[in-house]
Amino acid sequence: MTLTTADPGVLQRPELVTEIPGPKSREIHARRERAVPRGVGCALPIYVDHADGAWLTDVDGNRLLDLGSGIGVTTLGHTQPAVVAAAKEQLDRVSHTLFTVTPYENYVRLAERLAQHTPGAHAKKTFFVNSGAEAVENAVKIARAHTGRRVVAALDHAFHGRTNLTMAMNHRAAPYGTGFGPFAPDVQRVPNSYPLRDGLTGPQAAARTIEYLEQRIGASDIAAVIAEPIQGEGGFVVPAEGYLPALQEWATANGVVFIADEIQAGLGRTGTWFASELFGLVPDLVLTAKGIADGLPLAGITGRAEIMDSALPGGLGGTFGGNPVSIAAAHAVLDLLETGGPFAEAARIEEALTRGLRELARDHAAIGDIRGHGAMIAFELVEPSTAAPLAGLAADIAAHAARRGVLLLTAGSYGNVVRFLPSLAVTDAQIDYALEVIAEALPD
Ligand code: PLZ
Repeated sequence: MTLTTADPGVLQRPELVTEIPGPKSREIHARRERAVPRGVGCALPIYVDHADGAWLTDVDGNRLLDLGSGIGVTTLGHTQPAVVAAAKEQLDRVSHTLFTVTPYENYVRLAERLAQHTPGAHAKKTFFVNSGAEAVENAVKIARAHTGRRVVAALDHAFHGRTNLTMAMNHRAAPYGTGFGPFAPDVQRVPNSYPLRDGLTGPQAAARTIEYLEQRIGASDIAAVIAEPIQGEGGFVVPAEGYLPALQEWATANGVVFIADEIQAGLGRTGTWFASELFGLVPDLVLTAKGIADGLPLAGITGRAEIMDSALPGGLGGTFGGNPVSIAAAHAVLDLLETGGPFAEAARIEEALTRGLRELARDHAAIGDIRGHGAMIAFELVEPSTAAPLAGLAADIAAHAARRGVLLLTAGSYGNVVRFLPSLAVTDAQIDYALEVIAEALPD
C-alpha cells in the first residue's frame, strides 16, 4: 500500500528557500489581519500552496514537514491519491442532492461499513453531519431522546467543539468560552484520569469520577457520559488502565449512554480502528470526524440501533450532512484502512517517536511524560522538581521547529504539551530530523 504521492518520502528534510514565514506569506497575512477576525487563530502563518504526503509547500516555495496534519485530519497523507481519485470521480457524478430529500447509496454503504468497524458486534446505525462539534451535539440529542434525562457529563481536560452546547462541555474557558455565554444548561464536568497529575490507578480514578456523578448530579438525571478515549486538545491524556471500562460499566448499570468522542483518536490514528479498542471499551455511541475523509468535511454518529432510533423522523440531519463527495473520500479511506497497512505504519511511528523521545528525556529533565498510541504521541513539559507546567517552553519548541521547517502543534490545558499528529506517510528519517530540531530547543 502506498500512503505517499508520486513525490514520496524521498525528501527527508524540509527545503527552506526563505525565512519562515516568507515574504509572500507575510504579505497575505497582513491582508488576512484586515479581512479575518483575530478570533480565528493561526498556529503558523505560512500560506499553503499545495501539499502531498507529509509535506506542505507554501506560497514562497518552502517545503515544510507537517507533523500536525491539520489537527489529525490528513492521517493517510495530504492529497492521498486514492482519496483524491474517489472524490474527483464523485464530483463528476453528483455533488449534492441532500440525503433527506433524494438519497444516494454511498451514504448507506458508509453507514454499513462503520457499523462493521466500530467496536462491538451489536446492531448499529449511523448518520452523517459536517463537523466534529455537530456530531457531539447530535449524540447528546439522541442520548436525551433515548433516556428522557437532561444532564450530559463531560470530563476534565475535554474538548468537544465550538458550538454553544460543546463550548459548555470544554474544559478550558479561555479561549473557547470567554465572552460567549450564556452557555447550555445541564452540562457537568467531572474529574478524569490523568496519571501524571493525579497519581491514581484506573479504578481509583473511576471511583472518583463516579462519586462526582452520583453525588453532584445523580445517576437518574444523567443522559450521557462523554469521553475522548485519549484526550486530544487536553494534551493526549491517556487514562490509567481500567479507568474507561469501569466508567462504562457504571454507565451501563445506570442506564446512562456512554459516548466515545473518537474525533481526534479514531480511524487508524492510534494503530487500531478506534482508540476505544486499546482500553477494551465498547461505547454505546461512537463519534467520528477529522480523519474519516482525509481532509474533506464529514462526521459520523454511530451507535446502538435502538438508541439511534430514538429521534423522530426529521429530527436529525442538515443540508450538507453526508455530502456525497466527502462520503466517496471516506470510502477510499476505509479501503486503505482495511488493507491493514496504515495500522502497521502507526505502530512504526509510535516506536520511532517514543524511542527518540525517551532518548531526549534522558538528557532533558523538562520532558516529564511521554504518552500516546500510534501516530498520536505527545510529551509534557514540566519543571522537574515540582512538575509545574512549562507552557512557554512548548510554544518556544513549536516556534523553533517552524523556523527549521517542521510544523509541530502544542496542546494541553496548561499549554505545556507538544503533540505529534503526523500523517502515516511520515518516514523514520523525517521523525529523526524533527527530534533533532526539538533537541535544539530544549534546555539541558
Ligand atoms: N472532539 C476530540 O478534537 C476538534 C479543534 C481545534 P470540529 N479538535 C480540534 C480547534 O482549535 O478548533 C475536536 C476534537 C474532539 C470534537 C472536536 C470538534 O470537531 O470538527 O472542529 O467541530
